[in-house]
Amino acid sequence: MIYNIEFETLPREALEAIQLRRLQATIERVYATVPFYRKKFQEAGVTPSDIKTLNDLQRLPFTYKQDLRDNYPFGMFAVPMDNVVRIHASSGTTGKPTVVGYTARDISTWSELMARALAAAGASRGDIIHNAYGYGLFTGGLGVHYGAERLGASVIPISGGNTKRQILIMKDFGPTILTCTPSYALHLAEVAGEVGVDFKDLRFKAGIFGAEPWSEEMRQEIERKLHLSAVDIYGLSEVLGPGVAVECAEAKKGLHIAEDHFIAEVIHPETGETLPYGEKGELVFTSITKEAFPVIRYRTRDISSLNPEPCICGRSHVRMNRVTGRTDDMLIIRGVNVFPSQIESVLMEIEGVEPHYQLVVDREDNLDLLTVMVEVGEDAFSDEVRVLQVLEKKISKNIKEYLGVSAKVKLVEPKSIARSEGKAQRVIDNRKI
Ligand code: DLL
Repeated sequence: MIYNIEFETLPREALEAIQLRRLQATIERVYATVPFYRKKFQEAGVTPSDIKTLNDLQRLPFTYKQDLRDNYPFGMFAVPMDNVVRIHASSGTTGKPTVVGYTARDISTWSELMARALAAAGASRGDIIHNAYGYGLFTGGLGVHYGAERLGASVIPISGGNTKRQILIMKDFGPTILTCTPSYALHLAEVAGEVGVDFKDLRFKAGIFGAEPWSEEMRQEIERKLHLSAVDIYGLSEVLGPGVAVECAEAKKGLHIAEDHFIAEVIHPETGETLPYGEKGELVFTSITKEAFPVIRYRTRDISSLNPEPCICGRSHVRMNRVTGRTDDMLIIRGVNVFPSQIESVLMEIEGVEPHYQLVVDREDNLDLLTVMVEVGEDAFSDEVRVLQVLEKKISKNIKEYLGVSAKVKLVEPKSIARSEGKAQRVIDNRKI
């Protein structure tokens, strides 16, 4: 279902007219209210009146995560604190968190975009949403929560963790929509099995999974194990939270970007040059309606490409292809670029292998060593050592063949790789470089 038929199906020309008007207003506002942006624009020799067309956006400088850190915590806010009604933060693995703020209108916009996202996955009033994204500074929990309420659905604010209790609630409350990270979805299926509950007997019809990269093969695995239709949702705190882009249940082929609120570009991560539709590069977003925390040409480090083809669902907004990794999670193993998602695709093609894996990188005698730890199912694990060795060799051979990198494969016992309630940790890099 399309939640906002008028805005989600706007013809290109009308959409671009709205984008331009909103962009100009945003640029004027940040120039007047955020010293960081005024200084950056002045250094680049651009004033708000230079933004006459959408292409002029390319004249503006990029904004980096480091800029947000340098202005920690509230230095990039474009409204007085009196008008900020919510604060979130993204943890990040190093350094200070990134802090973001919302006005009442920002929360309303976000709720609308999340209502659109839930509807795109197949939810409507009358659905019960089991929301296992974490509540707190992380944007997942509250983002979905407000969207569910806006849609008029019933939301169970279960948050992450306490997995056995989640299964009990699923059995008793009969939720129809599941929202959590894809890795936690698989964990839920696993724990359900342990306590004798089959997802087949639950009432779920769709799941909305995101906050971390996952492959097409992983989607199939989730759909098979959880007996629901799985769609991908993308977002990041700096730009909004979840709801920046979402797949439609009809096509499940790329995520529609909420283009009436954000302008997306794909750029070459090194040269900064804007790339044409279809080419892979780094996603860059400019918010055009946010009040408290507007971002101009924000470098996400996420790798994707844009697809302007019309979609069978009728939405006119451009689609981004699934994020295959981040410019900073690319591993360089003896000179070969490898993304965890590529290894995932290879693993998921092999029978007997479970969707739980971790990549460990070490350096010995100046040589990079990649070890792929992957779980096997109970059945395979009880096989003879020889059978396991054959499986290890096969995985190793496929990785070499598809990715051109040598990896040591270590099959590990079922359930021995740490499960996460939120984002899974796929890489342990022990190299001190
Ligand atoms: O993860 C917001 C979110 C919550 C999105 C719930 C979807 C669902 P952050 O914690 O700021 O915000 O992390 C943002 O997570 O830059 C991507 O690298 C990654 N990411 C988010 N969604 C996807 C996705 C939330 N669907 C960072 N596929 C982003 C791949 C994703 N990566």
